[in-house]
Formats: sequence, C-alpha cells, structure tokens
Amino acid sequence: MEGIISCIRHRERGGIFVVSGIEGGFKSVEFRSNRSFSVGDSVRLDGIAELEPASGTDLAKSVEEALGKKISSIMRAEVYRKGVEPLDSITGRLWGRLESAARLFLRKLLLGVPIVIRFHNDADGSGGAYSLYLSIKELGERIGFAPNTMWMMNRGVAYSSAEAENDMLATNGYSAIEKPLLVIIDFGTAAESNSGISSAKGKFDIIWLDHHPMTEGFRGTELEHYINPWNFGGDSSYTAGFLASAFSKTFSAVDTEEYENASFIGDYSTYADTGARGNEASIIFDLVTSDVGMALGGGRMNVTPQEFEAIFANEKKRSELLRYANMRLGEVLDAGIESLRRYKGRDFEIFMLDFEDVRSDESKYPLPGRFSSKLLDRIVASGHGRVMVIVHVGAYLLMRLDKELCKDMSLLDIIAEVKERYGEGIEGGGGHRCAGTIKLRDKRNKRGVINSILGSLK
Ligand SMILES: [Mn+2]
Repeated sequence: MEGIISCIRHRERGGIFVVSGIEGGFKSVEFRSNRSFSVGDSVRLDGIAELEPASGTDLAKSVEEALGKKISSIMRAEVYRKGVEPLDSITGRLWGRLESAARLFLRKLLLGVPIVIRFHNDADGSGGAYSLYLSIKELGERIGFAPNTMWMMNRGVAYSSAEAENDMLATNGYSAIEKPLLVIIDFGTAAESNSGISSAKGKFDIIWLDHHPMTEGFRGTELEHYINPWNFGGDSSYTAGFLASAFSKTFSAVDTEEYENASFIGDYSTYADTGARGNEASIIFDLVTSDVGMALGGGRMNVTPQEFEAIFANEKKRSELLRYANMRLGEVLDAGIESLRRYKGRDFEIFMLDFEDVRSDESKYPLPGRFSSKLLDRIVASGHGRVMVIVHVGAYLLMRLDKELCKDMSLLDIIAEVKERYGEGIEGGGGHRCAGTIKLRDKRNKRGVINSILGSLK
C-alpha cells in the first residue's frame, strides 16, 4: 500500500506510524519501525515487513480524495429517531450540526490523529462516552482503521486550564498531519471554562457536546462545533449522553438505547424510562466514576469505556458493584434524613444538610451531587410536596428542587442573584433549572451565603 504518514507516536528509536493510504479506497494501518520518518512523508508499505520512502508526488492529494469518499460512504443519511417527541424534533434540528462535527471526527479517527474524549464523571457523561465508544468499536469492526483515542474522566463541571494542560500533555508524544481533536461530553458550559478553552483552542480542534444552560460570558459558544440542545429549542432533559449517542448515530447504527436511558435516568430527564433497561448501567456509571479507586483498585484516577465494558461483561463484578452501591446509598440516605434541618420558604419547605455529617472516609460514593438528588427523592417519597434541598460541603452548595416547585422557580435565577450579590466571592455556579451548584471562593463565607439565600426565599 502506498500512502502518507498521518501520525507518529514517538519512541526512543523510530516510532509507531499510522500510514494513511489507498488500497481499494482509503485505508489506515499502524506500523512500527525503527527508521525515522516525518509526518506527511510518502511511504510504501510492503506487507508488514517494510516501510519505504515513496515518491508519488500526488499521493497526498489522492489520499485526501479517498478519505473524503470514505467518510461520505460511512455517514448514515437518516436522522436518528426514538419515536419520542419532542426529543426527535430537537434531534432533527441539530442533526446537520452533528453531521458536520462527525465529518471532522471521522477524519481524525481514520487518519489516526489523537482524539481526547473528556466526559463528566456521572451517569450522563459516562453513558455518552460509552455510546460513542461502542460506535467507534463497531465502525472499526466494519472498516478497519488505527484509532488513537484517549478517554479522560472529568472531575466536576469546568474545563479549566489544568484540564487543558493535561490534554496537551497527553497528545505531546504524537506528531500528526493535523491538529488533534478534543471532544467534550456533558460539562463545561460556564465562564469557568473560558481559560481552558483559550489554552486548548490553538492546539486542538474541538467538538463540544453539552446540555447545560449557557451562562453569561461563556465563550465556548463561539466554537464551530459547539452543540447544545438549548440552541435548538431543547432543554436539559435532552441529555449530553443522549446527544453524544445521537452524534455517534451519524456513523454507526449500533444499539445504545440502554446507555441513553442510563443518561436520562442519571440526570432526572423527563425522557427517563425507569421501567426499561438502563437503571443498572446508570448506577454502575455513577458508582465507578464517583470512586474509581474502590471500583477498579487502589490509586486509580481515570476510567475508560473498555473498563466499563469489562464490568458489564462480568456478571459477578456487576452484581457485586450494584449491591455495594445500593447498600452504601441506603446508609448515607438514612443518615442524611436523620441530620436534616428544616426551614420555611414562601410556600414550600427547605431541607438543609451538612454533607460532612454523613460522608465517610471509606468511600467517596455517593458524590454529593448524586446524593442530593437521591435525598430529594427520599423526602418527596415520604409525602412532602414542593421541596427545596440544599446540601453543603466544603466550599460547595448543591441545590435541588422537586418537579412541582421547579415549575414556578429556577435555581439558575437564585444562582444568578447570589453571583450578583457576592461578585468575586463566588468562584462558579451553574447547572440546570431544578439542579444547581454554587462554589464559593472561601468556604468561610458559606453561612452568610446560605442565610442570604434562605432570606430571599421567605
Ligand atoms: Mn448531564
């Protein structure tokens, strides 16, 4: 096969080369050699034995043409439909944007250019990453290529410059024919991410799939491939996990319904179907991403879709994790209910909890965000209507509104008011209408901020 070197993974001597060439159409293969080549070099690959310089002057051009044809042949024409409205209408409106992002994605994937896929550490973000993983895998079985994907779990909802640094480091060992790609799933749509965006912008092409309401001053919307259902008549219920799944449906028809539902369930979406498959996956995604060390072994900080796949395939491990998650969640909720403080709102009840009263040293699961939602469920199930929950831990305030109260009130307004009132004292804040977080710059101001919120709700 004749082709060009499209990516090099540098080693001490020689490297691992991705050769993108033509053999009855576009094809890319990985090849190890101790010879030295540069990105863009024309080469001839004879069997698996040798990589030789080649001199086809128009080789780069022919490879490019073949690549374009290959991508067009992979892309699926039909819009992904679930038979659910208004979900399908929103998908229909953003489909063109998903398609153009997918063309970029496939280009990088087929050329072996590094792709960093960063996902939020919850069921929604993980469900999206997992659907995308399954789709890439299916495509690989169908056409064969040398993918260069790196999966990164993102702790928290900001893409800060620390994360950008990390992603740049991860791709530093590679030289590629074009910029690496960064894919963001389910986080980062707030001004706190601006520094990460400006660091990453020069080094990466970026595809950003999120469903958080955009906060003022967020600069990610300027990116060519920033896709958010809020811009297409949708809202937070159209989860990022589902968006990532729809994205992968532009090039693969692999069944990801279970993981779409896991993302709906995890994010309390109105599209969640608690009677269908997805509940267990949702719990496992949440547990593993809350406490990777506990689920996968000491010292671990990251989890990949391959590891989720191994858990799903291992019945013993799977049920062990589910049992543990249920037991742990039950314990922490029982303790939480015991330690609640009650306040009166205008025409609703406010329940507040200091998370320090219930957390344990032995496990990070459940994380306070997931816990706050479950605590709200528990309170509502015990017969309370129109409820607000505030859980505070360290410099964080996590707030939840039950469905009824959320019809009349939005946490985004409360967060905006607090930001306005405390200015620089608030490091960040955002979320959704019924679920939101405020991060203070100094946790010593927490009592004051809480009192001011309670005061404004009287
Ligand atoms: Mn989400």
